[in-house]
Amino acid sequence: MPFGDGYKYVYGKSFKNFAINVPAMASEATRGSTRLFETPLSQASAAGYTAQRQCLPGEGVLGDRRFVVELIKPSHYDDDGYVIQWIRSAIPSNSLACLYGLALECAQQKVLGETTELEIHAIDETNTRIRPTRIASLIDEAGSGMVMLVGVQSNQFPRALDLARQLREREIQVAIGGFHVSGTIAMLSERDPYARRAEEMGVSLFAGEAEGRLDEVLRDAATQQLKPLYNFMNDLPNLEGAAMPFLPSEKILKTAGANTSLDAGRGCPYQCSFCTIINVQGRKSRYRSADDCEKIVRANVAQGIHRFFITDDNFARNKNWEAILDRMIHLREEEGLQFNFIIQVDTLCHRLTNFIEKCARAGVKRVFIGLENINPDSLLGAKKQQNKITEYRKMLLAWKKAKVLTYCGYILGFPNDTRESIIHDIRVIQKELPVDLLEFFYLTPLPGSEDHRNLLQRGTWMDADINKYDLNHAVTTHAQMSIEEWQRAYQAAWETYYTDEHIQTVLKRATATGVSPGKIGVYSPTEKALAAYVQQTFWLGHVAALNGGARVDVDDRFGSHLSPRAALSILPWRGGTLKAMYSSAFRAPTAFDIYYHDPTSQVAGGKGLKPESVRSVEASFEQRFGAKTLQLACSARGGTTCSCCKT
Ligand code: B12
Ligand code: SF4
Repeated sequence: MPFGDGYKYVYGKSFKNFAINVPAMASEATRGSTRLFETPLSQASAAGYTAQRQCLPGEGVLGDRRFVVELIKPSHYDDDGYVIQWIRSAIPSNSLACLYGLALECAQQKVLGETTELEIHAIDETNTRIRPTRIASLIDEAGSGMVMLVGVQSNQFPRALDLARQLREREIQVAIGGFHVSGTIAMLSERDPYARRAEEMGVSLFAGEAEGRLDEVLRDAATQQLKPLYNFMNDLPNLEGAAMPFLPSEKILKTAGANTSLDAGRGCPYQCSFCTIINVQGRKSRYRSADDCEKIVRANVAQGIHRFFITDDNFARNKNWEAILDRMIHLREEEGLQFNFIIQVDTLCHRLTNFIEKCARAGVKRVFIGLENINPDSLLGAKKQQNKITEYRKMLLAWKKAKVLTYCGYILGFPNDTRESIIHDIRVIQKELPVDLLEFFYLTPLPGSEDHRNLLQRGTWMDADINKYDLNHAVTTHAQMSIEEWQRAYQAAWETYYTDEHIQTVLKRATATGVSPGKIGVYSPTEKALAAYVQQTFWLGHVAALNGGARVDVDDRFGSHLSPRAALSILPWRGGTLKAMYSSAFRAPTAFDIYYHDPTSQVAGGKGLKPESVRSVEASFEQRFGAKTLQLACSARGGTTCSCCKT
C-alpha cells in the first residue's frame, strides 16, 4: 500500500469496481491508468451521485486531464509530541464526510470542465498515516491538484500547519478550513497568529461553510489562483437539498462501532459563553429536509452502514426534528430498514412534546447531553440559563423510560468551582441523577467563543499552544484554583464518580430500566465463553515423538471452534532434532477489547470486532554443539487478521 489507505482504491482495486460516473468511452481512455474515483459505483449511485457524462464529437474525453483533491482531516499531538492515531478511531469526521460529498457533487457537475476528471481521496489522520511527500508526488504525477485540510479545530491547527509546511515545500496548493479559521475570523478583530502563519506559508484560508462554494475553490486551484482568504462568514448557506455528507464504507469501518455521521442541521438558539458554534454556524436553525436525511440513511444502509451519529450540537433545537424523526420511524417501522442513531441534545429536550418518544422509535440508542454543571451560579455565569438542574432528573428519567443510554458532559472549572465543591457536586449527581456515563472536561476558552475573546481582550494568560485546547488540559488561569489544583480536581472527579460501588449502581439501574449494561461498557452477564484443551505425546520408538492436541472454544457470540495442532519430532542422531509442526488458534475479542475506553489511551473496539484465527506450518532443524545450538527454521502463517490491532 504505497500511499496509505487514502490511496488504496486508486492502486489496489480493479477499475471496473471503482470508477464512478465514467461511461464506456472514457473507461477505454482511462483503463489501466490511475484515473479513478475512490467511491465504488454502487455506493456512489446509492448516494445519488450518478452523473452521466455527455461527450460531444470533437470534444476531449473525461479523463484527458486529472485534478487530484486530497481531503485530509488532521489529528493532533499527544503530550509527548506524537500524532494521536488509532487502529479504530472514535467517530468519523463529519466535516470530512461533508467535504467528500461536496467534492463528489463537483465531480458530478464537472466543475473543472468536460474533460477534467476530479480524483477525490479522503483521509482521516486519526486512523490513517499521512505521508505528505507521497501525496505531493501523487499530485505532481497527475499534473494538478490540491490538498484541503478539512474541519480543522483549534487543537488540530498546529498539526495541520506541520502537514501544510511539508506540502508547501513541494509547492503543492493547500487550503485550510474548519472551526479554528471560522471561529477566530468571526470573533477577533485581528488575524489569529496560527492562521497568520498559514497565510505566510501561502496556505489559503476558508471561513464559513462550503456548501455551494467548493466549486469556486476548485476552479481557482485548477488555474493556480487560490485566494489567500475565502470568507463566507456572513453568508450561511441553506442546507435543504445541499450535497449530502458521505464517506465510503471502507473509511467508516476504520472507526470503532462503524458509525457514520450526518449533520441534520446547524446553529443553536442559546448563547453559552464557552460555545463557538453560535458564532460560526449562527443562532438560527438551518436544517436538512426529511428527504435529504432519508437519502443519507439509504445510501449508507446500501453500503452496509447502519449506525449514525447526528452531529447537530442540539438536535432538539433543529426546527425540522419532527419531520426527520417521522421519516426515520417510517423507514424503520414500515419498510423494515435497520439503523440506529446517536444524537446530542440540551437538557430541556424532554419538554418538547413527543420528542423523546419519537427519538426512541426512530432508533436513537444513545444521547449526549451537556449537563455542564449543577451549580446554578456557574450556569448563570456561563449564560447557560436554559440548564435547570431541577429539570435534569425529569429529563434523564424520560430517556431511561425510552431505554436510551445517556452520556453526559460535565465541565470543571467554572469560576466558583473548587476541588471540594467539585467533589461535593459529583456526589450529588451520583445520588440524585440517573446518568449512565459522565465525562469530565476542563472549561476551555475555545477560539471562536465569547470566553476566548473576553480573556484575550483582558490580557488574561492563555496557553499559547493551541494543540492543548482539547478540553483535557487546563489552558488558562482559574479564579479559585491554581493550575495544579485544577488538574488534581479533574483527576479526582473521575475517581470520585467511577468508583466500583457507583459503577454497580449504574449497571443495576441499567438492568432495571431495560438499557443493555453491555452498552454502558461491560459485558452482558448472560454471555458465556468456554475453552478446553487436550494434548498427548506418543513416542515412536526412541527416535520420534508425535504430539497431537486440540482446543475447543465455545462462545455465545461467535459459535464453536476447533483448533487442532500436531507436531512431529525426530531425533536422527545425537544432539540433532528435526521438527514439523502444524498449529491453529482462535481468539474471540474480550470484553476489554470491545468495551474498554480510556479517554487518553484506548478507544473501545466496539461490537463490530471480529474474532481472529491463525494457522501456521513450521519446520525446523536444531543441532546442539556443547552449550551452543544451531537452529534453522522456516514457517508460513495465514488467517484472519486481528480486527483490533491488525497484526
Ligand atoms: C461532530 C463533532 C466532533 C466529532 C467529529 C469531528 C468533526 N469535525 O466532524 C468528534 C467526536 C471526533 C469531535 C471531537 C472533538 N471536538 Co468536536 N465537534 C463536532 C461538532 C459537534 C460537529 C462537527 C460538524 O460536523 N460540523 C459541521 C461541519 C460540516 O462543519 P465544519 O467542520 O465547520 O466544516 C464546514 C466548513 O468549515 C467548511 N470547511 C471545513 N474544512 C474545510 C476545508 C476547506 C479547504 C474548505 C474549502 C472548506 C472547509 O466546509 C464544511 C462544510 O460546510 C462540532 C460543532 C459544530 N457544530 O460544528 C464540534 C467542535 C468542532 N468540536 C470541538 C472540540 C473542541 C472537539 C474536541 C477537541 C473536544 C471534544 N471532546 O469535543 C474533540 C477533538 C478531537 C481531536 N481528535 O482532536 C469544537 C471546536 C472548537 C474550535 N475552536 O476548534 C466544536 C466547534 C464544538 C465546541 N465545543 O465548540 N468533534
Ligand atoms: S446549548 Fe450547546 S450548542 Fe447551544 S449555545 Fe449552548 S453549548 Fe452551544
